[in-house]
Amino acid sequence: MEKSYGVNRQTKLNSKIDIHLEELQINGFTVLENVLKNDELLDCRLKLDSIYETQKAQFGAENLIKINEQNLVRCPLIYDTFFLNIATNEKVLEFVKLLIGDYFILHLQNGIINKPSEEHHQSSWHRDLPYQNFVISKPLAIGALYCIDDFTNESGGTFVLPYSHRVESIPTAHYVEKYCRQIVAKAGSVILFDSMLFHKAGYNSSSFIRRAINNVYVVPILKQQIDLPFALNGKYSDNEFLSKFLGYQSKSASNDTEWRNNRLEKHII
Ligand SMILES: O=C(O)CCC(=O)C(=O)O
Ligand SMILES: [Fe+2]
Repeated sequence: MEKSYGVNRQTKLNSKIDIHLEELQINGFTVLENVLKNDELLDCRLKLDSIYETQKAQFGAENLIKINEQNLVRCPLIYDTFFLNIATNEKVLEFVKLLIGDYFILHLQNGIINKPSEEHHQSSWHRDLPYQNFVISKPLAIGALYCIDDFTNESGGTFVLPYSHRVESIPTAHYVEKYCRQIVAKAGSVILFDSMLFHKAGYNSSSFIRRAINNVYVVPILKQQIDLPFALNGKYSDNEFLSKFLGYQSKSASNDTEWRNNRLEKHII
């Protein structure tokens, strides 16, 4: 126990996991190191850049600019299983389970390509559950932001506002400026955070591209950003875990009969 007085209760830490959980619950974020290996990172950079080029060609560079989507890769796991493996990393899911319970689904997956000397749309303060001005005693959603390149002060490491997941709306600019913190982390680390935490990408003044992949896990009563069962067209649905995780089992029924048939099949009473 730290030296203290007038204190008769202190949370005990039983494991390394507890250290991260405590940080996440109080500060709203924690950093896990060495989640991805160097060869995975090399692969990941190439794949992310290539899927971005595909999406840009499909949607049009001008249109991406119009909707503030430059250098953002939407849901790369639809294109390549490699990114599904990232979203289902065991180390990360262990925390998600402890934080939001056994039943969670993937709400979104985005790749962020933070290029040198370019303002990125994600570099504005936001919550990953947008427009929500409330607090809740337990998290509904957890984000796992994978650092694919080194996060440094120069490369635009993510800024966070500690404890802000517990505050109903964004504090004053003065407060934010004074108490925000920039996360410095090695490529391969994961920033795990309560999705209600205010955060933003930093400005990249370095000479290298700073990539990241954000995965948001939510309780299954929240809808997905992209209808994954539809986008994946049945892919992975025969795997018990993935069918739950990708939302096949929590999607809305088309009508009353389908809803009842679902229950009948599962023998839910
Ligand atoms: O790239 C970052 O540092 C932050 C990304 C982010 O906030 C997001 O994808 O929601
Ligand atoms: Fe975000």
